Order: sequence, then C-alpha cells, then structure tokens
Amino acid sequence: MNPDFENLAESVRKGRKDSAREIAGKLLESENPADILNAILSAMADIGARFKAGEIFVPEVLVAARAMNSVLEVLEPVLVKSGLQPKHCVVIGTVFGDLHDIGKNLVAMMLRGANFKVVDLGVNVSADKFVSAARDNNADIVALSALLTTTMPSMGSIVEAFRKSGVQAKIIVGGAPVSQEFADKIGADGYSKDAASAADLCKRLVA
Ligand code: B1M
Repeated sequence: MNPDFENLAESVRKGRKDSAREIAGKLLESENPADILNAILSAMADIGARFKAGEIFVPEVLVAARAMNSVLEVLEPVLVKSGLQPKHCVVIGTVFGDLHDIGKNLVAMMLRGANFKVVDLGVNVSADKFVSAARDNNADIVALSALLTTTMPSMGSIVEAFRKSGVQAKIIVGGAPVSQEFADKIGADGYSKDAASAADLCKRLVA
C-alpha cells in the first residue's frame, strides 16, 4: 500500500492540517478518492475512540477535526463528481435559550468524520426551526444539545413538535445534564454521553 496513506492518517491524528492537505493532494493524482476518504475517516475514528477513553482531550480533537476539514475541502469536489457524497443527513443544534456550543460543535465534527452530511443550526434554536430544517434537508436524524437544566425541557417540546409535524427524523439528545433516563422520559430515539458515542449512535440508527 502507498505509504502516503499512513502519513495522511498520522497528519490528521496529529492535527497537522497543512501537511494533511498536501499529502491528500498528492494522493489524489494517483489514488482512488474513496480510499483517501476512508484513510481520514479512520484517523478520525481513532481520535474519537481515544477521546472516549480519556486518552486525549478537547484541544487534540479540535486540531484533528481541523486537519480533517482541510482535507475534505480538497476531496469534496472530487467525491461529489464520483458520487461518493454522504448518504445520510443529521440536523444539529443547541436548543432554545441555550448558548453553549463547544460540545455540540465536537459532535458535529465527529459526525462529519463519520461521513454524515451535517446541517448545523447553531445555538438558541427553536422547535420550529429544527422541524423546518429537518423537512427541508430530508434529515435522517436530528441531534439536540443542552447544557443547562433550565433548557432541557425544550428538548421535550421539540420531540412533541416533531411528532405533531409528521416529519419522520429520529431525534437524539445529549449534553452534560442530559441522561438516558431523561431521553426515555421525553420519548427521544436515542441519547449519547459524548461526541464519539453520538457518531456511533447515528451510524446504528441509519444502519
Ligand atoms: Co455555562 N454553564 N453558562 N457558559 N458553562 C455550565 C454548563 C455550568 C454547568 C457551569 C456551572 O455552574 N458549574 C452551568 C449550568 C448549571 C446547570 O444548568 N445545572 C452554566 C451556567 C449556569 C451558565 C450561565 C447561566 C451563567 C450565567 O450567565 N449566569 C450562562 C448561560 C448562557 C446561556 O446559554 N443562555 C452560561 C454561559 C456560558 C458561556 C457563554 C460563558 C460559556 C459557553 C461558551 C460556548 O459554548 N461557546 C460557558 C461554558 C464554557 C460553560 C462550561 C464551563 C463548559 C461547557 C463546555 O463547553 N464543556 C460549563 C461547566 C462545565 O461543564 N464544566 C458551563 C466542554 C464540552 C466539550 O463538553 O458541552 O458537555 P459538553 O459536551 C460534551 C457532552 O456533553 C456531549 O458531547 C460533548 C463532547 O464529548 N454532548 C452531546 C454535548 N451536546 C451533545 C449533543 C448530542 C450528543 C452528545 O446530541 C445527540
């Protein structure tokens, strides 16, 4: 196998965005873009697993995700041409009244790393906005983040708004004060405690 694949994966894992981008550009001259995509996705999967295991922390994940994104910029036009775009879409946002977005951004990065199309609605997002974005993007999954005990109840209102609207997306919830028990109580389709588990959960939900 071309040793540049391992160099690319290592550059992503170490967050070396310029070298990752340069190696990807070189690989694109002779290699299949799907193999290049798989190399960076598997590097991000390693990062997710090490983050989950507590071996690395938020800054390392952020720099790895930045390196991954810089490769995706080069790769995306080629992938679109060859029909290798993501098959599944996740709409994500922090619920109404809540401005915390660091954890939500990490979840979005892990999802992109797992080859999902991610529509990030940002923070302070109303139920109506979640429903219309899910409808407009034909989303498979809607991921809600809340960091405040006072904003957790809006997750329940969002689940209700979806059930009333008839939009069929699965709804998953997360954030420091949220638990599996709370997710069950409001009728969400899933809960995950961290960004790597959120990507695993989404993969299971669309499998
Ligand atoms: Co705020 N804040 N904050 N804050 N803040 C907390 C959450 C708090 C616990 C601090 C404390 O008192 N000890 C407390 C909440 C108490 C409670 O409700 N029980 C609190 C408070 C009270 C407030 C204000 C009300 C303070 C005030 O103004 N009086 C205010 C509220 C503003 C608002 O939102 N309306 C406020 C404001 C802020 C800042 C703006 C200053 C800033 C946010 C900046 C930003 O996000 N851009 C901030 C911060 C930074 C924090 C702490 C210190 C750190 C949060 C964080 O980013 N953690 C936090 C205390 C703490 O947690 N130690 C605190 C790192 C991040 C990677 O973890 O977000 O948990 P986390 O995400 C994890 C998982 O939870 C999970 O995956 C992520 C990665 O593994 N996850 C998901 C998250 N979302 C998910 C969605 C999913 C799945 C998994 O979808 C399925």
